[in-house]
Amino acid sequence: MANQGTGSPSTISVLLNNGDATFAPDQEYGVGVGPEAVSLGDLDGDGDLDVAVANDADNIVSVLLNNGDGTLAPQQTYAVDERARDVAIADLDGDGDLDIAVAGASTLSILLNNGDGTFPPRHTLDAPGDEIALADVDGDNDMDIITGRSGYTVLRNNGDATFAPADTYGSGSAEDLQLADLDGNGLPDIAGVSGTNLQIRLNCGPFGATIAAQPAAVVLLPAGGGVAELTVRPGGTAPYSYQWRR
Ligand SMILES: [Ca+2]
Ligand SMILES: [Ca+2]
Ligand SMILES: [Ca+2]
Ligand SMILES: [Ca+2]
Repeated sequence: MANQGTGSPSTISVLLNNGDATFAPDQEYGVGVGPEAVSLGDLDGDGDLDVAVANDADNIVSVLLNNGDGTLAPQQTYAVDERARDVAIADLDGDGDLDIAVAGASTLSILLNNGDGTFPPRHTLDAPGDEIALADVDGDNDMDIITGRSGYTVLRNNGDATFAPADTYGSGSAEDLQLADLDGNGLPDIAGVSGTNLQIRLNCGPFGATIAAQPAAVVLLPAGGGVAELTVRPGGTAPYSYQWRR
């Protein structure tokens, strides 16, 4: 929990569960100035959840590694864009460790994990945002970035934490952002708040049909012939078309 405010030092609070849905008194940890959002993930790969914090007022993200018992080590800080508003954690470059993406006032910052919960200087993308969430929106098995500010901006991952040109949907304010498959088609949809309205944007597969798994080589028939049966299950938006080649 981020203890918002622009005083220095600012803190986050951790309330450990007693195991019966009651919570021990909060433990406070120093972070940057004006913490706005926290995200959890095992950043150093030791099996426990660590904490990343977006600090709005001093342009840093704080990383607090878990000591293994729910207490946190002192923060390590990394420079990000001015006015860090939100933070999300996922493996963006596909190397198996969790990376950090931070929504900022003028650019989006990406910190790629060295593998041990430390991070080299950020990469930036021209995609300002107040909200950020990560999910595989196009079904190609890498994590894409969705930001919210004036509408929702989708940045599709090329697989190596570089991104295709942004697609933006809508232009209204986007004050919160959650991704989940609301219509059961296997693709994450967007739920957000704009003013007093709840906004839902269903992901109808605008990126075309996808093949989720494609074996490199398959022997369908033994020598001498016979009959083989193939089944296609397309994603994307109907109507579908396909071709067989031999
Ligand atoms: Ca950890
Ligand atoms: Ca990674
Ligand atoms: Ca993807
Ligand atoms: Ca969906």
